Amino acid sequence: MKIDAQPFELEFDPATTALIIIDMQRDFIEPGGFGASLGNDVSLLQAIVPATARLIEGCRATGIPVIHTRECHRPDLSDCPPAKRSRGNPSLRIGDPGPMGRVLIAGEPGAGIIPKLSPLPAEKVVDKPGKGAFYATDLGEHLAGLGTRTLIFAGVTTEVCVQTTMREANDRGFECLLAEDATESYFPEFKRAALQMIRAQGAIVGWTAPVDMILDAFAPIDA
Ligand code: C5J
Repeated sequence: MKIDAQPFELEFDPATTALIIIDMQRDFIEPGGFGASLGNDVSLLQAIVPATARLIEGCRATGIPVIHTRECHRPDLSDCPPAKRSRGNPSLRIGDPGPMGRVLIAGEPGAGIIPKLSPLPAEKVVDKPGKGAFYATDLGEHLAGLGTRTLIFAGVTTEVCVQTTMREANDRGFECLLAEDATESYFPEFKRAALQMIRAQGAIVGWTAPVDMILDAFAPIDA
C-alpha cells in the first residue's frame, strides 16, 4: 500500500505495520491532572482524542497491532533517575501525591490511559520510564516478534515522547510515520517544528500524514 505522505510517498505493508500510541494518559490530558497542575492548557491535547480514536479503530479493523505506552515509574522510584525527578522547580514531582494519585507512578489513576482510548485486553501496553519507548522496555523484542517494519505514531507530546520514540525507532531501522492530527504539544510552535524536523532532509526521521489519508490508504477506493 502507498500513502501520499510528506515529504514523499511512503510504501508500507499492513502485515508488517504496527501503531504506537504514546502516553495518552489522564495525567497529561485531563483537566485537574499533572499536566494541568504545571499550568499547561490540556484542551490542546484533548482536541486530538477523536482523530486518535479513529486511527486506532482503523488499525484494529485492518488487523494492524495497536501498542500503547505510558510514561510512569515503579512505586519505589527505583527506575526514576534523580536528575529526572529533581529537574526544574515544579510544584509537584514524580511520585508526589497529585490530583490523580501519585504523579506518574504505575497503577495510579493519573498514569492510566484515558477511557476513550482504552487498550483492548489483548493489546500490548508498554510502561516506560524514559521519554523514548525503547529505552528500558521490551518494545524492541515485541516488535521483532511481530515482524514489524513500519511504525505509525500518534500521541503526546509531539516534541518530547513522540519525537524521542520516533528517533529511537528510526535508528533501529523502522520506517516511521506520524499521524499529524493525532499528535499534539502543549506548545503549538513546538509541534510545528517537530513535524518539520521529522520530515526534513528527505525524511531524516520519517514521514507525516493526516489520519484520514492513513485510513484511506488502508481502504483504497478500488479495493
Ligand atoms: C511526554 C512529557 N509523554 N512531555 N511526556 O511527552 O513529559
